[in-house]
Parts: sequence; C-alpha cells; structure tokens
Amino acid sequence: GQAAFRSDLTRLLELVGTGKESLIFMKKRIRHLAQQWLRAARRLEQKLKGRQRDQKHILIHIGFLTEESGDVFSPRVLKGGPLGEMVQWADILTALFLLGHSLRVTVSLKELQSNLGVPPGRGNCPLTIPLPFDLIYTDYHGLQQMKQHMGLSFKKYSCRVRVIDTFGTEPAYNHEEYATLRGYRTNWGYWNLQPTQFMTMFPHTPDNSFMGFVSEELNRTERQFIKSNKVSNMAVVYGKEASIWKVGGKEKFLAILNKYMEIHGTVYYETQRPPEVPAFVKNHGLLPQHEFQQLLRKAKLFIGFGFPYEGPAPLEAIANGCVFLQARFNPPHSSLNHEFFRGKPTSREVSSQHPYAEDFIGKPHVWTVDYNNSEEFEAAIKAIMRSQVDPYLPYEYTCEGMLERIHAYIQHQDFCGTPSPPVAKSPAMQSPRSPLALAPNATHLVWSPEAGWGGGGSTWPPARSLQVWVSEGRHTCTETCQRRGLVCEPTFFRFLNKKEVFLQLSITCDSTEYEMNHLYPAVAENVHECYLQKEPLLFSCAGYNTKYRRLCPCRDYRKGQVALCRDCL
Ligand code: U2F
Repeated sequence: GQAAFRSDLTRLLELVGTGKESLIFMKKRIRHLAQQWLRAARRLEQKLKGRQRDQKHILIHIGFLTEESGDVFSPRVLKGGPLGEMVQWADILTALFLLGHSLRVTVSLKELQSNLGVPPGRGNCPLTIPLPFDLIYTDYHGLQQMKQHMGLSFKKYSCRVRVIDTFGTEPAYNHEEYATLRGYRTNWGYWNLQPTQFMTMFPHTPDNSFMGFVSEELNRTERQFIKSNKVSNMAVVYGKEASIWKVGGKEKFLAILNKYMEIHGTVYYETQRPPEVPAFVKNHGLLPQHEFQQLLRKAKLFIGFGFPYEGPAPLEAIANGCVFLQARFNPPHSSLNHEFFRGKPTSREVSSQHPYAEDFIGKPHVWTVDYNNSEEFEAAIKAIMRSQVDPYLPYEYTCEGMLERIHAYIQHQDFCGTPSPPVAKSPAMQSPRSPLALAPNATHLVWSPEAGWGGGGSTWPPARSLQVWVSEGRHTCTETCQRRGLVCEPTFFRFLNKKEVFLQLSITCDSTEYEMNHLYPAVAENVHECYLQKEPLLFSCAGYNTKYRRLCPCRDYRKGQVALCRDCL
C-alpha cells in the first residue's frame, strides 16, 4: 500500500519497548523532540505533494543492544558511556515511522528469530525462508547474528540490509578476497555488500550512504533569547568520562583557558570529584540530555580535548550558539596509527577531533588549532570571546533534512532489483556509448544529453549530474571532487570505467589492463599505462597512490544536504 505520513508518535514509543537504560534514553529523546519532528514531517509532506511512496515493511534490529553481543552500552548510559549510537537509532526509528512505514523493532536474538520466522533453538536454519521484510536496518553485531541464524536466506536477502556503521566501511575492506590479499584488516568482517548499504553517522566517505541524526532546532525567539543571554566567559568541556582529561599537555592549555574563562564540565562521577578533573572546574556531573542542551545555551565555548571522536555533541553545541574549539591532529589519526581506530574498516585520516565540524562548518563556529602552540591557543580563546556567533545547524542535521534524505534512499536505492550493467571483461568488448562529452578545457568531462546512454534514465542519482575529474597523485577521489565544490559519487564509476574515457580526456594509453584495485580506473602517467576496474564492488572514492592519477566521478549537491544531488529528490 501507500505510505502515509504519521502525525503522532505514541505507537512508536510502544514499539521501542522498555527495560534497558538505553531504551529509556531513546524514548526520552523521541518524546522530547516529538514536536519538531512532527512539524518537519508536515513540511516534507507538503514538499513532496502527494508523490507516490510505497509503504515498506521494515525490521529494525539493534544488534549492539542485544545481550547476545554483550550489550556493553546499556549499563553505561547513566555513567558517561557513549550515547551517540542511541541518539542515532532513536532518530532513525522516528524518521522511518513518520515517513509512514510499517516497523518491527528487535533488541534480542529471540525477537529477531521469531520475526524472521526462524524456528527458535535452531542454530543454523538450512532452508530458505521467505523474508517478511522489504528492508532491514541493523548494525555489524546484528549482521553477524542474522548470518548465523538465517542459513541460506542470508545471502539471498542481504541486498535488503542496511548497516548502521558509525565510522564507515571503505570498499577495500568490504571485499573479502581483495582485503585478505592486500592486508586490509578489520575486526568487523568482510561482507561483500554494496558499499552504499553501509550508513554512517557523518558524511565520512561518499562510498557509504550518509545517515546522520538530528539536533535540537531553535525558533526565532529562542535564538534571540540565547544570543542575549550568552555568558561570554563560560566554557563547557566536551566529554562525559573522566578518562578524556588524561590528555597530554592539558595543564598548559587548561591554565591558559582558566585565565580567561570559567570552565564547566559534565563528567560522570559516583560519589566524589574524579581525580582527573582539576578543582577549578565546575563539574555538573552527567546531565540528562535536555539539561545538557540548557547548559550549552548559556556557554560561549565548547572545548574538545581530542576524544570522543566524531560524536553528536559538537553539533548540538554549535546549534545552541557555542563556538567549538578543537585540537588539530598532526599527523592525522587513523586505523594505521591509533588504537581507537585499529580494526575499523577504514583508512580515513582524521585530522581533528571532529573533521565534519572542521570541513563542513568551520569558522566562525569552529576553530581547529594546535593545542601545543600556546600562542595560537591563547589567540583563539581571545578571538572567540570577542566574536558574535549565531546558532547554526546544517540542514542535513535538521529533522526535515534527515526525513528528506531517508525518503530519497528508500525511494531510490535498490540493491536487489536492477543489477548494474556488467563491467566489460575484456577491453575489446563493445561498451555502450559513453554519456560523457569533453569539457572546453579537456581536463574534465561533463555529461552530455546528446550522447545518451543505454538505460541511463533509470539511474539514481541521475547521470546528468556527473562530471569527471582526474585526480592529482596525492588526492583521493573524495578530495578531488571536494576541491571543485562537488562530491564523489561512487555509483557513477561504471560510466567512466571505459577505455574511450581515457581517450576523451586526452590521456595516452600504451596499454590498458583490467585489474582488481580499489584505485582504478586510473593512469600511471609516466609510463602511459591505463587501468580499468575488474570488480565493481571495489569502485572507491577513498584511496590514493602517488603512482596513479585516478578518474573520479563527481556530482553536484544540495546546499546543506551533501547526500542528494540538485535534482535527486
Ligand atoms: C561518540 O559517542 P558519545 O556518545 O560519547 O558522543 P557525544 O558527542 O559525547 O554525545 C552523545 C550525546 O550525549 C549527550 C549529548 C549527545 O547527544 O546531548 N550528553 C548528555 O546527555 N549529557 C551530558 O552531560 C553530555 C552529553 C560517538 F557518537 C560514538 O559513535 C563513538 O563511539 C564515540 C567514541 O568516539 O564517540
């Protein structure tokens, strides 16, 4: 049937169930943000003007909250443990529900099995059972459980799965054979899914889909009120666990900060002040989420000590009119040099505590400085205290933005139905006419309507948003597109994985080879060797090697909604 926007969240709150601290936290959040969600749903409904939308049957299996995977997060909800994942799941549930889909929510193996129709107590079901869901949203823990308990059905239905994956999974780590061969190690398994089936908390890599979450929104009166009640010398420290205060060099930069500002913290403690937190810090203890927002409304500065990485709190602080000050990481942190990222399926280089804040927001809201350089640090504090900064929330983190994005994914992302055209096995094979035309300067190509492309009408995003750029040796395709105000679009790689595209770009190929390599298509310029991609699962925006210049598929995007191209809705 048709999906109808919902105008009440009572039924959702029942679906979420109860008992665990984590579920209680999520329900509180859903209740607290209900009005802003409902308003956003009404706005999107008007925007879509009665567009046909199918109602999907959706299973949401939150694996990390199951006892079977240890559920290490629930007992820490009230003790300063990570909340980002629960923030995100609460928001995903709300968005899917408001869009009018039919939902089932499971947080235990037993519930999962009964919803999948797997007989209980059956370790590994050998039969293929019909799956009563169009879509399954889960995480890496849930994926593992489904694999163990669905038998042969798992492979058959894995195209319906969406994996909520905080930090992202790059194609080189996803492809089992390639990762094993090349030593791309991960603790999370090699699943051979389409990389866009992984959905991240921030737009970390365009190889994955950006799912996100929301932050509290302010109306005009609240903005005015906040601006006139800011305490210009009040700073709040980012981090709810005492361990974040163990950062090296803290005495020096805290002493500077303390010269100018009153320092507040929301660090969890049991009975007395954690010894890591200096006496001059006013510690409120861990606050309920809405009280934490109130604190941010008064504060001028939200300061990060380097951990946690890439969480929701800085966005909330900026949305409440704070300036976010954070440390630059030089060299950047990654799975190659840092314990926290080790084993995560990405080689992404994290250049500060919060690269999204640094790159997508920036000054005047975000200052990224070298904390070891006292002059730079002190100058930043002084400048921040003098500055007038409005509350700011990127559109993609508003309720409407998140609803719009999830709507588009559900409407257009199909990993089961239409298989992408096969990659030509031999260079001699005739490929469809290229949809690309030469741009005037001949260093990049744009899509041309005259060229036309067999089956092009059904692609999403639409091929007319495609532009091809050739990377510099030091740049990934992600960066190559970013530098042109565009974003890398991995679904377009198949349009440029053709011999004739090199020709169109005036690249001389003495030889052209098909190989499995996540950097291909690419050219080794000095030796005039061209390479095409043999394995579509390895098409990747991430990755570079100074030996190659890569062919990069870029597209435009909506202001404040990087996941969607201009006519992608
Ligand atoms: C991130 O996890 P965290 O949960 O530690 O991320 P934060 O940015 O600290 O904030 C999560 C929420 O905690 C709330 C705040 C945020 O929405 O409103 N909060 C609160 O309720 N009370 C307080 O006193 C202070 C904050 C990230 F999300 C995870 O994916 C990572 O695993 C983790 C480690 O990098 O960082």
